[in-house]
Amino acid sequence: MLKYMEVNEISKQQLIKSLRSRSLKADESVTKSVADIIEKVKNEGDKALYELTERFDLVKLDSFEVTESDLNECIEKAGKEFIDALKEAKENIEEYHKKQKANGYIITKNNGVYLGQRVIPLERVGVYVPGGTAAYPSSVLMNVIPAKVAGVDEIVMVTPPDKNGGINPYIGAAAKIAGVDKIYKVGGAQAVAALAYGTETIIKVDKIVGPGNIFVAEAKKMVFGLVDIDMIAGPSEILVVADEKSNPVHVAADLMSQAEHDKIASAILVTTSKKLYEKVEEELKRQCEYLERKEIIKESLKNYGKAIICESIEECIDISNIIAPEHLELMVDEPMQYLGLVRNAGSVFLGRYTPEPIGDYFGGTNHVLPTSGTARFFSPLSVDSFIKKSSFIYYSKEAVKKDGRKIITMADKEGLTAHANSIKVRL
Ligand code: HSO
Ligand code: ZN
Repeated sequence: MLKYMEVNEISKQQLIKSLRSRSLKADESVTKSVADIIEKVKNEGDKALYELTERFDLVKLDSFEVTESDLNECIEKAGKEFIDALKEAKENIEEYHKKQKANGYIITKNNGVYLGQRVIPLERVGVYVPGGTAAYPSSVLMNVIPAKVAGVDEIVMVTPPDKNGGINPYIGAAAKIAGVDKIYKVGGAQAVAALAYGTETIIKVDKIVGPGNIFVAEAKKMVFGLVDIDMIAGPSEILVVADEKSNPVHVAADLMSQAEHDKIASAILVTTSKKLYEKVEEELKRQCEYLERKEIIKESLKNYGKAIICESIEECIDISNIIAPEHLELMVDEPMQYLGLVRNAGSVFLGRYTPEPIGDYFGGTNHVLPTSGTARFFSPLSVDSFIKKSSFIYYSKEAVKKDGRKIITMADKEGLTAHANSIKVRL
């Protein structure tokens, strides 16, 4: 099921190209209709939202607001076992993200000068949560908790209504547990537009995060600049580095855990053992049959599944660094010995008992990660994603006198005499 390659025969460039060509590009008709939707919401506010919801979600709503009693119903419906798991996951995610809180700083010089940087949380954040089969309560936790930890004042969630005008109870429950302040039943590009421009009901936010379909992704790109956005998520990826001692049952299961996300997800085995690869192939075929999303898995493995045979674990990691996967599993003994060699990966799962889904749901690390090779320069979603920095500086009269000439010289060389003048009048 995986395309077999030996490391000496693969072109590294080819490898990179085949992976990075996966991301969905919106065609012109999508771009055009998203632009129209944004314009409509910007001009007509709530009226446009009601109309578009009727057109795309096939439901006529009286109000977009999800009330406290709706949420209590969600908790009720979701069931105790699920709620308890969510609560424990929340604690783990919170504990991990609290460590990310950055501090400002101040430098005090001895001549009456001080300067520094402050760290300030964003005021309002909008979290998009898709409906349908990609409605993941775990993603609610992963997007909301870092914003909460950062100290964001108000977190607004938007999610499309179902045909009866309700919301997915698991999403509602996760929103309540994560501490979302307001939830609106609106989805698609119209929800992004509402968050970016504000309407009579929905307050304008400073940043929009969360995954969505091609319309949502396109809308986020279009409003970027007016508001900030998170990265645009591409299809999921997993790369497993394994040796001859790795359990093929585990390797196959982990590869398929991400392959099931999408027909264009990518699952790659990089190993020192051809024997292991052969056993993994058998396991993929066997386990696939009892998985609900086997059609998606087969398609994704056929299109983007690969097995690459290397000479050593170090060489496996070299290959992984070229691919820069979203998730990297180091299924070896003493994995910490190798962690330092990993340069490009969104999140690293260490050892033989840390399958990727631990990170998707529960362990504490974030599951919103860079994809399509962008782990070379992007980081996981974190508290940093919800703060901004602002600098400050103070000069005493004596300090301006001391440095004034130098500043005037620099302004003169730029031909900016008004700049020079604001110093001169103080000298
Ligand atoms: N693995 C996905 C996130 C997710 N998995 C949500 C399950 N639920 C990100 O690549
Ligand atoms: Zn996943």
